[in-house]
Amino acid sequence: TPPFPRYTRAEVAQHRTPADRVWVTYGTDVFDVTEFVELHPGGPDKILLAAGGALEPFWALYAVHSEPHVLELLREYKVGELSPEEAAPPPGDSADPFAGDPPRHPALRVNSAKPFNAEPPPELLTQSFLTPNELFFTRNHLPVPAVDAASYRLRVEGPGGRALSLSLAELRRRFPKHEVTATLQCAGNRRSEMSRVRPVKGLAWDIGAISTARWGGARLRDVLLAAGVRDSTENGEWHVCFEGLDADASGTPYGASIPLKRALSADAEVLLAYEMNGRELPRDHGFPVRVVVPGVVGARSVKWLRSVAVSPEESPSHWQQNDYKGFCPSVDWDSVDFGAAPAIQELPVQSAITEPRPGAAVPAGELTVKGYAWSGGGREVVRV
Ligand code: HEM
Ligand code: MTE
Ligand code: MO
Repeated sequence: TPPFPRYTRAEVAQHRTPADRVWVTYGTDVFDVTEFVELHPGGPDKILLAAGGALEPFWALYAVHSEPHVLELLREYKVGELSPEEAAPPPGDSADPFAGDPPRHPALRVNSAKPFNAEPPPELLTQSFLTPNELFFTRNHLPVPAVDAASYRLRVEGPGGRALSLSLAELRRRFPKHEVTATLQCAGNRRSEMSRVRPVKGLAWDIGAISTARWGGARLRDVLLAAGVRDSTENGEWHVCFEGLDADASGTPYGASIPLKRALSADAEVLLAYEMNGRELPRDHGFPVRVVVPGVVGARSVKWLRSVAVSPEESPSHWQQNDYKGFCPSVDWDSVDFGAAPAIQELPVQSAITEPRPGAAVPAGELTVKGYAWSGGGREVVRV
C-alpha cells in the first residue's frame, strides 16, 4: 500500500461538519468518518462532538468503544496520518498565573478560559445519571492551586481557640467515610436564557452549569464535633466559614460560609469530600479536599479547602457578601445594596430539556425528549 498523506492537527481541525467532511484522529492515524456519522449507534450528535480532534478523550468515557470490532470499523475510514512533529505540546507561559492549570476534556463548552469555566454539552449531561468527572461542569474564580497531598493540612477552628490540623491521612483514618450522591449547581446556570429576558452580568452559562457525582469523605459534622463544637441550640445562628487555597494577586483566598445548623445536621449530609465518583478529586474540582453541601448553591461547596472556622458571623469573603445574592427585578447595578439581601443558600426547583436542542430540526412522528429535573434544598423530585 502507498504511504498515507501526512496532516497537521490544525488541518484535521478544519473538518468538523458533514459539509467540510468529518475527520477524527486515533493515535497518529487520521480518519474521514463523514459516511459513518448517520450510522453511529450512539447518534450523530455525539460523534460530531469529537469532529476535528482526537477520539481518545471521548472513548475513555464510553467503554462500548473498547471492543476490537469498533477499531476494525474505524480502520475502513483511514485517510492519513499525523505529521511526526505534531507530538510535542506547545510550550507553557510561565508568567501566566493560569499556566499551572490542569488539562481539560475537549468536549467541555468553555465560557471563560482564565479562570476556567466550562460546562458539558447537554447531550452528554443526560447520557448518564452521574456526570463523568472529566465532564463535570467547572466554576473557578482563580487559578487552580497546586497542592501537595503529602504536606496538605486542613485547619479546623472550633470555639474557644481550640483547633485541629488534619493531614489527608488523618481525615481518612479518624472519621468514618460517608458517601452522598449530590448535584452541584452554579447560581448562574441558564443565565444565557435569563439574559434574553433582561440582560444580566456574568458568565453566559447555558443549561449545563449543573452536574451530579457520588462524593466520598468525612462528614463535616463529625470533624466539627472532634474540634469541640457542641451540638446545642445556644449557637443556633452561627456559621461555618470555609477558605480555599486558591487566592487572588493580593493573596485573598476564595471563601464562603453556611449556617452552623446545616453543618451539624446529620440529615443535611455536608461532606469534606476527598473522592468523586470513586476516584480522588480531580484538580479542577478541589484536590485534595473540598466541601460538598447538598441542595445548596455551588458557591458554598468550597474547593481546595484550607480552613474551616466556626464563627458568629458569615464569611467576610467577597463571594459571600457581595456576590451570589438575589434581588427583585427593580434593582439594577446603580441601586443595588448587597448588604440588604441574604446570601443564597438553598436553590429552588430547576429543570431543563437537553435533547432536542432549541431550534433543532426533528423528524415528524414520535420523539424522545431528554432532560433533567432537580428539587433544590436536598429534597427529592416529586413529579416532572
Ligand atoms: C456506541 C462507534 C465516536 C458515544 C457506539 C458503537 C459503535 C460506535 C460501533 C456501538 C458499540 C456496541 O454497542 O457494541 C464509534 C465510532 C466513533 C464514535 C467509530 C468515531 C469515529 C463517539 C463519540 C462519542 C460516542 C465521539 C461521545 C461523545 C457513544 C455512545 C454509545 C456509542 C454514548 C452508546 C450508545 C448507547 O448504547 O446508548 N459507538 N463511536 N461515540 N458511542 Fe460511539
Ligand atoms: N471553591 C474555591 N476554592 N474556589 C472557587 O472558585 N467556586 C465555587 C465553588 N467552590 C469556587 C469554589 C462555585 S461558584 C461553584 S458553582 C462550585 O465551586 C463549582 O464546583 P465545580 O467546579 O466542582 O463544579
Ligand atoms: Mo457558582
